[in-house]
Amino acid sequence: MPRAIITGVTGQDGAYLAQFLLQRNYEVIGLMRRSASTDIVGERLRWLGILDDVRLIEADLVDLSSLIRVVEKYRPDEVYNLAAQSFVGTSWQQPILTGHVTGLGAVNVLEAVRIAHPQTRFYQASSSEMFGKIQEPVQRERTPFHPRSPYAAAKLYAHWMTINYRESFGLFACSGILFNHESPLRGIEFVTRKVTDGVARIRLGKANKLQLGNLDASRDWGHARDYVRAMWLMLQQTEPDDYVVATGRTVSIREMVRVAFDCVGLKYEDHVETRADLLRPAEVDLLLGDASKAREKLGWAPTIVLEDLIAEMVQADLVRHGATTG
Ligand code: NDP
Ligand code: GDR
Repeated sequence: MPRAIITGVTGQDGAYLAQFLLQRNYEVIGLMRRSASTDIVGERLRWLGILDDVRLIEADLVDLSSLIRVVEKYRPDEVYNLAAQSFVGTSWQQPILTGHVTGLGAVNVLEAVRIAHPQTRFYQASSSEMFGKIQEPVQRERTPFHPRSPYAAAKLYAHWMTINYRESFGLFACSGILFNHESPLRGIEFVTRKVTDGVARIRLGKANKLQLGNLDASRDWGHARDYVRAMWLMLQQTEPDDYVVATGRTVSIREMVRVAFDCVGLKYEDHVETRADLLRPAEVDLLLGDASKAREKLGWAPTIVLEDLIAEMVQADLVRHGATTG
């Protein structure tokens, strides 16, 4: 039975990846940081019905010794480093913490693998945010980076360290440059989920307004279920490599908002207010990925389009807010 360790197992991708691996008969070790609310942090795993199937172990990304101990003990076939301070907005308020967790934390995991079990295959959750102020209209593996937030700068460091460990120590280390991916398990602070939650509350009469920031940025949005499959595929190849994972379609925040309100027969113009204090100090205006390499080498392609993704998220939020029918 193959064995995988997932850092960040309590997050969106961690939960879907755990489910994906369990379906393939993996033993899944999920790392979670110490919390005073352990009953709540497993919520996404519970939502997927797999909480009891994942072996949850306490380890923090900033605590190297805890990571070494767990890699030493379980000697995993694969390690997926998904843990991060992942919210771009917060990274301007907590740049140092973001650097510690999102940047150095990845190196701690690489070090734990290198020291305790270098045969392990390693996946790093890199991000399209690294392209930031885009240098090419369509971004691919060789597009130059220009990070625009402390989060993106930390991810870029982790990305290059992953490549370094591959080139210096021969680790089977892959970096997946994933574009935005969403799901009903997306954190509520990210724009898609904030919108689908807002739509559900407005539809059910619990709110009337939804306050947002910049509606003119565009993102290449996919479904997390599709994207965790790409992570796994990267670690099944004969050679480690880096891949862009994206849908190849970019949609403005405004259009995504319109689609979400459409799902419940409302017009976004009647409910959405924009607020200057929700704008970011520096914006990533447009992201659009070219996943040709993943398609050719991994045989990966997205299966879920934005409209279906948003409909699924709205439906889940309606249920969360107590709707009896969609
Ligand atoms: P989430 O924010 O949902 O999950 C982040 C996870 O990291 C949580 O489990 C969180 O734990 C954990 N974590 C945070 N700090 C620490 C720490 N110090 N020690 C251990 N664990 C910690 O992110 P996603 O699931 O959306 O994303 C997964 C990864 O992919 C992240 O690295 C993200 O930056 C990256 N990424 C995401 C994309 C997306 O569109 N979703 C696109 C590209 C990259 P807790 O539950 O306790 O907070
Ligand atoms: P992003 O996701 O920054 O792309 O990072 P987010 O959903 O936070 O923002 C997307 C875009 O929407 C605009 N926006 C708002 N965003 C939020 N959160 N809240 C609002 O009210 C709002 N109004 C407008 C933003 O300005 C931005 O342009 C996500 C994270 O998952 C990262 O971890 C990951 O690396 C990247 O995706 C790829």
